[in-house]
Amino acid sequence: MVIATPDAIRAEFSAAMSAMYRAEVPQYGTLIELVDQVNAAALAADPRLADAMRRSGEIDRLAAERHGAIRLGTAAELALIRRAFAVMGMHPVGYYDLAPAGVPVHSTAFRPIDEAALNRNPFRVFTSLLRLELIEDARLRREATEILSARQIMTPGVMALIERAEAEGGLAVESTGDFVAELLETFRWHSTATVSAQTYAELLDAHRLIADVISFRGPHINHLTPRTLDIDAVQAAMPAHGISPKEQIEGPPRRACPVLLRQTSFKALNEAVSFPSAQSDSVAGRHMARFGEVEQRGVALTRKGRALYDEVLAAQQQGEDRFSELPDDWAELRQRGLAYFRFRGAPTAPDRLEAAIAARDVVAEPVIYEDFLPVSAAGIFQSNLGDARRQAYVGPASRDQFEAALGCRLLDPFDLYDAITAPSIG
Ligand code: OOG
Ligand code: NI
Repeated sequence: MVIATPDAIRAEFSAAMSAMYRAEVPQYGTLIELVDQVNAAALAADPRLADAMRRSGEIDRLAAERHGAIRLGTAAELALIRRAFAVMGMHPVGYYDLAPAGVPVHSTAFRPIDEAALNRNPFRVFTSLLRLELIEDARLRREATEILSARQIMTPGVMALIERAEAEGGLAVESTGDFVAELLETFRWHSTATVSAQTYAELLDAHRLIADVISFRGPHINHLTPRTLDIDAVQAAMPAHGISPKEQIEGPPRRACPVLLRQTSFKALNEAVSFPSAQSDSVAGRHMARFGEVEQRGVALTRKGRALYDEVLAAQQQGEDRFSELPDDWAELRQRGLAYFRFRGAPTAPDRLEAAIAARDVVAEPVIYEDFLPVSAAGIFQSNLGDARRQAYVGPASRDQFEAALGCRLLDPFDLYDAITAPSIG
């Protein structure tokens, strides 16, 4: 039996998800076309960028690059999803607590973790788990728990393949087609709700997100996100392509040296759904959840750089513009230890690195940020839930509880960037 590489399965799955979502949400297809045009223009206008991306291997992944997002209802669902994603080399990295921003979930990102895997296909899924304990109404909480405990988000076929892959140290090459097709079912959109119109209305009243998670058969993919090299150009061009963007781009302002992540999205579709009813065949209604997003990725910041970013971001939220404190210069970001770089060239002792770079014996390449930002994620959630309320949930983050549900520890993104950059220092 020949075992498939997790990278190959992930690439196949990512392409299948993209095709499914394009068929389900035509505006997403339009967005992909726009992003392809903008990226081609950005590469043509900046040969140095094109060169650097060719050297780092990033150029190969750019056109296929996507992330998606799902929202889960229970600990058991999260544990199952972890096992399914593990087959494709996607592991849970980072903890995002969105409760302070008024979204009753906590999240992680399942993603490939080493450089070769990221370059082969960087597909990631931002995965949120509903925090039912944050629903105030005890009766509604109980009802939600009951509804969720009755649903099964994976087909028996994919369950069997996951178990076999776990027992045999990977998935057989001849099973990858079935695995991808069956797993796709978990993320498919269903326009028929599983709850009555009355229950839906109550859930909606508690929080739009709660209604989205609980009222349907499974965790439909709620957006997919291509990567662009010029998010401002995409944002500006969206209306001319018949797409209505959210008001503002999330993340750091535009810079000569992009850092972390900037994101924008188009507003969620208002879709026809039907609710089962004891009295009649079904009741017609509408639901808003699915949208499209774009992202522009920049250099990953070190612990020190990230602390500075978080500080200036907090100041920004108080109306103080301090983003200029984060230097917009590759050499300064590097020399002050604020961002991650990998070094190509002759092996060089760390204390000689700057001299070697100056002499062009060594080239320093920015390491791309592969993760997410909690404040931006909350902004994306809010704009697509169409919910003006932004009241923070009080209560501590519960990373331990999330890990217990997951059944393993979350990986620390900084450790992964350390591992990517360590071998290259020579
Ligand atoms: C997830 C929103 C967050 C991102 O890219 O930060 C997100 C969701 O709406 O479920 O996708
Ligand atoms: Ni997203």
